[in-house]
Amino acid sequence: MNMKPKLRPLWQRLPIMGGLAGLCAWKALGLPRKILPRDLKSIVNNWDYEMFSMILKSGVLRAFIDQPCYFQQPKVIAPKAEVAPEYRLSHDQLKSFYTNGFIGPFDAFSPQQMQNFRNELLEVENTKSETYGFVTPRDRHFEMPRLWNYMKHPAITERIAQILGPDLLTWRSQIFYKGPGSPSIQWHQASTFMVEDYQDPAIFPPNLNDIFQLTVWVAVDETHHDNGCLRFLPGTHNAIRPITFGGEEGFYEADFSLEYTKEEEARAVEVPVKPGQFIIFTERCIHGSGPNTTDRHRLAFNLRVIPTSVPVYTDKKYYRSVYNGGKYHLDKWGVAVLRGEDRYKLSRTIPDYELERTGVATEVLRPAA
Ligand SMILES: O=C(O)CCC(=O)C(=O)O
Ligand SMILES: [Fe+2]
Repeated sequence: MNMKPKLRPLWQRLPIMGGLAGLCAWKALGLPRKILPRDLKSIVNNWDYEMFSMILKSGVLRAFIDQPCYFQQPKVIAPKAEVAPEYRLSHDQLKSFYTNGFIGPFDAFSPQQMQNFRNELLEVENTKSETYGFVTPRDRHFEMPRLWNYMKHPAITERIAQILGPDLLTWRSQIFYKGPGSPSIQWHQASTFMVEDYQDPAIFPPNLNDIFQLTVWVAVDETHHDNGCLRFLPGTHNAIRPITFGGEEGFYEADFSLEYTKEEEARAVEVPVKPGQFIIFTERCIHGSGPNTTDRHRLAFNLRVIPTSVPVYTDKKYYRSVYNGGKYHLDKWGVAVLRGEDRYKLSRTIPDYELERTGVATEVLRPAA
């Protein structure tokens, strides 16, 4: 089913409204979901009443494209893990993270390390992924022990542990190549990453409102205003916002505008970063990056980190990304332990010793029954 969020004419919106009202009633009445086709089952399973209500009341002009959630500031601001003094976040730093939704930059790697790593990343970025069988910037840590080792750097993991707790997994990485003259990456936000196929979330936190996932974005090249450094709307991680179908904003090939206020936009902050430095943020904080107006590329990579209590993809065989047009078969995919110990074992896991050697993992550990 084509779920692409776009502005549709009334004759298409009316039957969509009828169908969605039916699915909402199906959910409310607790009718058996097994008999529904896959796409409809996903909607009944994953949309909450706020999602149904938004799209129905607006006449299919507005919708939530990720699961709604509302972040409550913690009552007590305290680190969730003990770490070595050099990586400790001060009370003010933690407070600033919870207030704004992002923090950094911090130092992790030397410019020399990044200079050398740059060529390795550029080479891999253009080749077919051994995990998925097509060219994709995603999850190349499964084939690049050096990338995996950089992801595990204590400068990164020890800081994340203070926000998410001591036991950490990574479920996805991505190389961000922004070529000379590339356009901006539009303002966007995500929570459980339902935003990628509009039907199924990728991650299943016990409490949607918690901060259960962080993105770490590492600059390989220096990034500044002219080549499109990251930018944020501080404080917008308080809630997942609805979108309006149509409009200029658009994310990749989707046709919608994310809803935020003029005041929020006026508070936008750009975060220039030196090679080897990184920024930590919650993907729920509205963010993006400007165009690259220079004649040189801007290279970076990110990793997405969750506590071990959060399952990923559960029993999915493949995962769809509407805006990348890709179908990612998950048989060679797994989470990997970044720090601490995985006592829950909720997701398929690639053991560290597999990631430490070259080539795609031959052993993927099954989740605990
Ligand atoms: O690299 C960019 O410009 C965007 C990165 C981003 O959106 C992310 O890491 O979540
Ligand atoms: Fe993002």
